[in-house]
Amino acid sequence: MTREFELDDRRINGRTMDMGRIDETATVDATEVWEVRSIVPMPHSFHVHDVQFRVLTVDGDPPPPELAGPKDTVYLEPNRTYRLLMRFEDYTDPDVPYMFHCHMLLHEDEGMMGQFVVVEPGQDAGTVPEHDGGAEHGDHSGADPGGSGPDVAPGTDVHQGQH
Ligand SMILES: [Cu+2]
Repeated sequence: MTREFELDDRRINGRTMDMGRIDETATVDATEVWEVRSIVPMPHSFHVHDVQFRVLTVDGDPPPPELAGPKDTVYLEPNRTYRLLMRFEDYTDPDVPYMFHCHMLLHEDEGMMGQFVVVEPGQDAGTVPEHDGGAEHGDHSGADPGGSGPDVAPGTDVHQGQH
């Protein structure tokens, strides 16, 4: 599977970060080649969570020695194509994504980031859980002792296992 990632000023493939959006779906144990290219004359890097990768080629040539080892981030010279070899070997979850992003702090802060999930063969990407803790806490309060919640012995921690 080959995927292309084009970076401009602050976007990857024309998009900025959306925590509710899954941009890519990788299958566990499948070999992936990510082709990454910055199309603007400014410094960017490309950082991938979950795995280390190898640089296969830079503009079709073998990488220089400093890019020959395992990486989790690669600096992108403008207008050059980096082919990155990676394999996601574990921790599948269709709903909980990993991130890829430019590793320059200003750029990632401004949304230069996307998300991918690793799934089992044949599985589709799911839905990212909402990161809104407030609603969940509201639900818990309804089950507090004295309410209509389940009957529990005094001293039982009804929240056990949920932390
Ligand atoms: Cu950048």
